[in-house]
Amino acid sequence: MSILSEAEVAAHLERLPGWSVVNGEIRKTFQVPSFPAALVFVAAVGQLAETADHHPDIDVRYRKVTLTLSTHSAGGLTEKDFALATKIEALLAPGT
Ligand code: H2B
Repeated sequence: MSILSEAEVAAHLERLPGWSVVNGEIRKTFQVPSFPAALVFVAAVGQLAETADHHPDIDVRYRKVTLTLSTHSAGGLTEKDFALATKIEALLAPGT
């Protein structure tokens, strides 16, 4: 999988509110209603990650879950990162 250009990354980010590039990875912090809700969210992200065979770094702090994605094997950002971020967003916007 090839690394995306800056323009390609910018185009993807326009469709992913709250995600930004940090140190060459994409990151978003989600706030959910409770700590149990954070764990449920992480479990759902984990299922998507296993299905995609693509795994975010996950940081849980009480009601906040920070997800960080890059493609380690490619050494940067690829379509895989944005495909997973898009699926994660869909978890929180059912019916869209
Ligand atoms: N996740 C991420 N974020 N980057 C990778 O390069 C990656 C991964 N590689 N999950 C996968 C697993 C690889 O180790 C397996 C063998 O496909």
